[in-house]
Amino acid sequence: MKKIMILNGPNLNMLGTREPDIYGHQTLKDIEKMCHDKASELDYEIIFRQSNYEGQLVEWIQEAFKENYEGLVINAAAYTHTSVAIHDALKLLGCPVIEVHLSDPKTREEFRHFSYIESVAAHGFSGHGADGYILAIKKLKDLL
Ligand code: CA2
Repeated sequence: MKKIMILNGPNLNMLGTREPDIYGHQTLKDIEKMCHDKASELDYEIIFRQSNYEGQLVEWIQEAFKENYEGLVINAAAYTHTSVAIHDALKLLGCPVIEVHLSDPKTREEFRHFSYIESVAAHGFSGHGADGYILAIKKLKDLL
């Protein structure tokens, strides 16, 4: 079965607790369940993780490389706009990377307009809320 890693960056563990106007009412657990449901429809195995630590995200990306994952979906949250380390780790991967954001950072504050992920991603989905994760899984299905 094809393995896909879905990574979530800092503060996404707090989803559903505040700023629902920007990020929606769903919790990360709800999103994880949606992803598992879609993946089992498509016969994919999903590994879904969240960390508030940049180095942990880098280690998981390296794991995806070492263990030959077929695709990686990442919402790097605030690290999207700051992390050369995550950019470099993603560059290592031979498999397609899909960038996801619940909101559309490019229509928000200026400091969210640049993404270190964009140039290493095969595709991105922003502003679709939790559905962006499903669109990303479907996109991987098309690409693989
Ligand atoms: O829109 C997205 O998915 C973001 O990646 C979310 C990040 C933000 O820094 C990016 O610019 C865009 C922030 C995640 C924080 O999530 C929270 C959700 C609810 C309550 C508190 C934080």
